Amino acid sequence: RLGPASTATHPLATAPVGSPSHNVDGFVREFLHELNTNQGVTLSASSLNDQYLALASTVKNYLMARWLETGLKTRAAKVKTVGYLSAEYLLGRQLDNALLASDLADIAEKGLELCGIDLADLRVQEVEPGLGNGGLGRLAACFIDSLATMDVPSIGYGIRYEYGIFRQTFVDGRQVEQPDTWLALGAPWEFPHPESAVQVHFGGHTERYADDGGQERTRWVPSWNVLAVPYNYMVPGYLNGRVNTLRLWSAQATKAFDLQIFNSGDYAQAVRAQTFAENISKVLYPEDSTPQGKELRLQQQYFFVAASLRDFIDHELEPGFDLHRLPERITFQLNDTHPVIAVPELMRILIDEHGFDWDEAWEVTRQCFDYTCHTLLPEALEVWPTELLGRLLPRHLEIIFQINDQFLSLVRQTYPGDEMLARRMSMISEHPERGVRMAFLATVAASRVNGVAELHSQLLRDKVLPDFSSLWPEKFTNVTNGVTPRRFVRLSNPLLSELITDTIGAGWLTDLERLKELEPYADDPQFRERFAAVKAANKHRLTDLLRARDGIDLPDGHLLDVMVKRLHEYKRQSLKLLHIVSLYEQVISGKISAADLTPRTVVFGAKAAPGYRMAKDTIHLINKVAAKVNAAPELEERLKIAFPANYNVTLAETLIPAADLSEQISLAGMEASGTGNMKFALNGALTIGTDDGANVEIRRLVGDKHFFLFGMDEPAVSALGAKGYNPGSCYEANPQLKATLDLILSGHFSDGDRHLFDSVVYNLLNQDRFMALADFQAYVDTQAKVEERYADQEAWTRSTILNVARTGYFSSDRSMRDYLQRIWHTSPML
Ligand code: NBY
Repeated sequence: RLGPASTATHPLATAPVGSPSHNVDGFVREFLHELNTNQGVTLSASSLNDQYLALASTVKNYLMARWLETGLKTRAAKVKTVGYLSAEYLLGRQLDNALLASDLADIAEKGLELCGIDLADLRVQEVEPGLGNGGLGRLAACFIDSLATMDVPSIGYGIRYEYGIFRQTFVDGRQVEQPDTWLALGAPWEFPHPESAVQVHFGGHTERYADDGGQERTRWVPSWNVLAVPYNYMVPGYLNGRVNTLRLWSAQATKAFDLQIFNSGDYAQAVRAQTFAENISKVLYPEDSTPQGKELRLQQQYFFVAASLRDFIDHELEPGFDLHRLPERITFQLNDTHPVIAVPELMRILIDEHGFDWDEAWEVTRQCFDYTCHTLLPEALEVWPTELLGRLLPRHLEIIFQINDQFLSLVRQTYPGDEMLARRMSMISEHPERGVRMAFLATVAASRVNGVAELHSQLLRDKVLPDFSSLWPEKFTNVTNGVTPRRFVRLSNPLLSELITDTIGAGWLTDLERLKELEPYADDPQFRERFAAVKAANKHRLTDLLRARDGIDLPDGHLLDVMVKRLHEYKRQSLKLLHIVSLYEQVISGKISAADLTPRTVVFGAKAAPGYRMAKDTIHLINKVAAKVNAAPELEERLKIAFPANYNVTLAETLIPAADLSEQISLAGMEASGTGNMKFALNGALTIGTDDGANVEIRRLVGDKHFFLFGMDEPAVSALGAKGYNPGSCYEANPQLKATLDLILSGHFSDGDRHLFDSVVYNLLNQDRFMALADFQAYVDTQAKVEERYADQEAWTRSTILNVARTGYFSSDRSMRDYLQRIWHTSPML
């Protein structure tokens, strides 16, 4: 690492130089300067991409002084920093957020106009960094936005994947994945710092040796290493002058590694070695919910965590800092189990590199970590085979064994004679192979363990980690998720934002509970009219986008029914599909007439993990049903399905504000929280949902009358599971359900092929692990209630206004306040 290289005495040398002038002239000057000096073109010769890149640089220049000042101020204050460790950040486009945070949106628009450029044309140039799979990655992005906006010193640490989440296309209705080349046209928001790269080691063995004092010690003798190069991103707070940092690591081959092989004359092998190293940050694993036990994935996890700890200790702390006091200066939040290898890494650093004894090191380590769990599915809990861990990180495996030994002695002391319990709680599982249960390691090491919604936290205590919660009840807590209102209200719904500010004044964007002040206006016909007009305009905006983006034509005047989230059986896209097919079947068989249908367009957005067969088959089935339904004259254009490919943050920003109905229909007890559910409610959609995840809290806040609840609750699901669930009997007992499934089985949607969708249908009929058939009738009945309410547009709009007014709680600012109080025990820097 190279230290500061300057001993300058000039007064300007130690402080950031000023920003460009905050007015249209200053902006134009800076923009043209960037176009000339960075892109090397004149305005008249510049491409749209040149202009976009120059615009991004211009905005960065405005934020730069604040970024540098934030660093200086935070370091000088020596306060505690939040280190958010997350393998995923699903950031979405950066431009608009940076313009908003720096109060440049109007200035940029006017300045560009003077240059003959439409800002809207530059916005669409940006390819969003899709460095995450779904909710977990997007949550991390919302949290760092809120931390910056609340003036909390924090660093986000993660991986700069060269390829983010795949680009989804449909070929004959089937999902086909394309690589996400988000870096291809330039990455103007990042600041690479190759000079600050750190080494990350792997492999080899451990050995004992005697140190100078004759003390027996252990050291790790690794066999290979890679360089971790930091790429810094600005995380600007909203109009508050703070700009935090997101530090994403990119893997590079080390020189030494290359040279050795190169000198031996094997050029091809040297290049292979480089490729091998650089593979580590090459691609985001597109699996959500279930982990993939892949060596490269474990390499990714250790890679970013080791680089991050090294970076914080060596670079963020002042030289000579006494690491016994580390917990005063950092609290690392483990975003699920993916970064949990940080626990033995910190132990190794303290013991092997800094001479701590075990107990001292454990005391410090314990205080430095907290763990957030994001799931309830047993198969989603990561277990790393000890064979693999020991081969890749032999010292870490030793440390894990020792942590486990000490922990199990505590268990045996606390519950003498209960050997079964000790075995249940062991971090080492023995079947199907020996492996490390990363969630147990995280739970033992963390000061606090939290779930992401009230119900989830309760089930985490009672069902996933019951032994641990009896041992340490005070360790467990809840923080209900939230979403950033800057991106998901202000930027994605400017018309609603304007209406809100018009009605209750400014300030709500950083104090979202103030939306409550809208409540009385739900009874004001004039306000309702304006509110409904916003929704209508947002629908038109979506119609324009889908026409241009996907060639999809949305009909006018339909109830817009939206289900967007990763495709997973537990989320039950298949239940939504059964509802659609049921309506269609009733019309084509003459049981009802098309005129009985409420005109409705169902929008799906969902990516399936490339290796998840059932999910991909479900996508295929949705597309096949869509083709048939959309073309059916019998329906008289009253039922349509739109499934735009490649749902991502950018599409969400236009889709969510247009929605009337939000589908949150997971089997109760399966969705940890959901965050899409919050975004829809905040943008004036009504929810049809089960009693699951944060739906529980949404319903409590908006009121039963303004939320369409259906289906079994978690105790009922448990009871049915215990009693023995037989989906076949639901099919036999319900003629409409039978007709619906039979229509699919008849080959009606598959050009007469009676077996194309066997996997999906027979899974529902024979297994139906997520009990879609059991909830079918309740779902269909509740959809009828939705239609009833929708028929009364006054009542509907009233309910949607109350949803907006009552869901300010779901701001991620509130989530961050809860983490600060319950978990991190630190406060904003004022
Ligand atoms: O985290 C989601 C939950 O399903 C959702 O209910 C919750 O609101 C959200 C934020 O707390 N979980 C999620 O998105 N998980 C993943 O994306 C994921 C990614 C990778 C792996 C596991 C889960 N993995 O094993 O590698």
